[in-house]
Amino acid sequence: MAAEQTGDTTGFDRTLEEGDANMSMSGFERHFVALSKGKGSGFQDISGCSGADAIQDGRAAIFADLDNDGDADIFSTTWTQGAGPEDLGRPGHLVYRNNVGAEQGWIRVTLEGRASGRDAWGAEVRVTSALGTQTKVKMGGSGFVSQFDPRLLFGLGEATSVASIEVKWPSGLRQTFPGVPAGTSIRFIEGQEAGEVVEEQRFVLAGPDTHPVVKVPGINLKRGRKMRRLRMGPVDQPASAYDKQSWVKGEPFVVNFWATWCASCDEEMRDLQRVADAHGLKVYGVNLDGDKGRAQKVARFAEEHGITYDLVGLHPDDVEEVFRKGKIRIPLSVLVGADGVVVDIVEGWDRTHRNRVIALTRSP
Ligand SMILES: [Ca+2]
Ligand SMILES: [Ca+2]
Repeated sequence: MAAEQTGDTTGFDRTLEEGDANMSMSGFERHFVALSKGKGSGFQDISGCSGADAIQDGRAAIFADLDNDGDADIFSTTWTQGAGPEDLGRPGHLVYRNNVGAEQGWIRVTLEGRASGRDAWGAEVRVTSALGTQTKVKMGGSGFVSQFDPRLLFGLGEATSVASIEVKWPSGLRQTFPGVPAGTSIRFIEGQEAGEVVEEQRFVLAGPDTHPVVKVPGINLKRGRKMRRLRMGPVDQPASAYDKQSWVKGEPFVVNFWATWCASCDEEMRDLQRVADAHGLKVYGVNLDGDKGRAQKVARFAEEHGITYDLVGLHPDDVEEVFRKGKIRIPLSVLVGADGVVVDIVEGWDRTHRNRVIALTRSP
């Protein structure tokens, strides 16, 4: 799948640094989908509304009618799904179900060579209908170690039939077959006079599973589960007075666990502040300093680093709600979707993590 560089509205520098976790070898290009506007009329960028504009590092895209319903679906392989640190280097596979234009006509042509070799790679098929003549060449595919659907699918729009189908076999043989109604899948065998209709079973592709439940080592929160409520309160009040708090409803948010003694928390918090400012993201900064002198330390830290989002304290008994055996591992950010479900748990911080937070602000 071709890709294009996106404009980053936050003004962040996306240069990769050596050792960047979850890195992109293509500079965080989003997958690009172009819609043909018809012969000679160019293409339109439909990446965003197609839903196929993933930010993962694409390696191959395969076009195939996976559910046999007469439209091309897309399968793509990526370097990583980027869901968490444990996903580093783990290949991610994405299936894009095509739900557009289900009422439009199509025909499918399967070829079986004889003199040309059974697969008939390189055969040319011309389908003539009210739309004009469409030509497709049977190819093994393109993209890294991948292969397309070997069956040739022709979209017919509102046409209800095709007038004729011509096959030019690699052996040089040319055959012209009579038309068929839209919705027909037909197989031609080289040299045989008539094609045979193929009965195809339709499949239902499983719905998107956007929140697989995933454990993160050392952390008592899980991706795919509701973000649990915690006893929190103002940093200038004793933690013993804190009560369970509700999170913001109907919008995504980030819960960042930090402490004034955490050396790398400041960079993360400045980044979160920028995303909060640029995208209106709700951020909770949950402070893990002890009661003693906390209000002054937090106020000083916030002023020094320009943090204006909510900074709150956590009841010590709730530390174990987040960290296994109460063992604090920070920086830690929990990215929560508008439905209150944890979509990502980010440990440590580097530049690529910002993209995951920015992606959260764009999630439905
Ligand atoms: Ca399909
Ligand atoms: Ca479909």
